[in-house]
Amino acid sequence: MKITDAKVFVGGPAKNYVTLKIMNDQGVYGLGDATLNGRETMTATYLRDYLTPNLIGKDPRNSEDIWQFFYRGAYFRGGPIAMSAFGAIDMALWDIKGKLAGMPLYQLFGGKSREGAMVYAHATGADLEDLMDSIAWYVEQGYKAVRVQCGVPGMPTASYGVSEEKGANRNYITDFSGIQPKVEIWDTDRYMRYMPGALARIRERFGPDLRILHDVHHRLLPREAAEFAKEVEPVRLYWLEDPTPAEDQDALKLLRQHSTVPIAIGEVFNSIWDCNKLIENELIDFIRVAVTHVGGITPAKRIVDLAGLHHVRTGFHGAPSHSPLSMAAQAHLNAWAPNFGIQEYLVLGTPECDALFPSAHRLENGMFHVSDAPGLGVDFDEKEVARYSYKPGSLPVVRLEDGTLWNY
Ligand code: KDG
Ligand code: MG
Repeated sequence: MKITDAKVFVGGPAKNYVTLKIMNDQGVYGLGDATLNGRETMTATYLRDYLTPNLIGKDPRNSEDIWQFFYRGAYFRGGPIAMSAFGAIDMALWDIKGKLAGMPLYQLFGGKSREGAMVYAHATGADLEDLMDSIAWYVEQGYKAVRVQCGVPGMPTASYGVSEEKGANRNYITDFSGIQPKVEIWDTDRYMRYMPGALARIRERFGPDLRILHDVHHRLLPREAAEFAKEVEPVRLYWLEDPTPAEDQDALKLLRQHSTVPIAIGEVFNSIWDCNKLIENELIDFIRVAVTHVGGITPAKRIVDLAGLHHVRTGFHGAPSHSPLSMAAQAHLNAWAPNFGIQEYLVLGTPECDALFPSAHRLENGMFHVSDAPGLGVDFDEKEVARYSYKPGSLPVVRLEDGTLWNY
């Protein structure tokens, strides 16, 4: 069996999804997602210019060897662009494998460990009152878990993940009005003084059962993060996400000595080497890698297994930039993983997105139910994608009030 062709598409409804389609000589095709928010043309170019020409003629069933060929063969290893491009190839090869076997991917991993996978949504508000409305909306829809972010009084601009406009509570983050980023101003002191009380009020209003998550988005230094984590302990968060800059695997040691708040980190990681110490030293409770950005299903599964040895559960990244293909890859891992925790979920469900990526996966009462279709269980409509073109967009950058550049 041989790979005969591979095509790369860029576009989608209000997103720049990068979709890879790999064809073989048996008429079976596989699909993969290489979307890297804000750098979409880079993964597409890497795939088109360097990787897909090397796929032609290879046996698509040898997904492990193909992964090693690209990873080791690049010599200069790692990085989000390369790993996301490898991620799309690996996902597409697993899709082919599942289709050849006539089985949904979770069966190839070891079958189902649960019927549905709990997801969390993003509730957000310009202020706390606005946020409370947003949380109430998700609770009414049946969500059992929500990530909560709101504006901080006195902060010169919106804080992370929050719109400045009241009521605009479900759409933010990437600005597609151009390639130059918006600048947001951050004030750690105001955040540290305000947010613990706001989280306590959310817990008081929504009661003990709602799983409440909060994302610090790497903005605190290790000592500040330890103080913050200690202070929010009575709220009983499901997790505190990215309290410190993620490139320092030692940064969480101090926090761990001072607080038992569950910690989640990993959405910016590109390989097992970014999180092995965090996992082995049991400095985290949830690993948040994205299957795409970490190089695909093959390496993601190794991370899940390492995490399982150290009581670390999964909480795969599922920001709106991930296409339904990588969300499906994660859904199959979620159905199987003995150490599944929760899934971030924001992407599926719009009619335009469903038309581009038809699938029978479904969300019901805050639980994701994976379909039994062979492979990833998601198709791709090439006529639909022709309606969209690449839109230059950017995530904001963050500065302190004196102009110092900070972590987004
Ligand atoms: O592309 C960047 C976003 O994915 C990121 O800001 C979202 O922190 C995020 C999250 O938890 O989804
Ligand atoms: Mg995050």
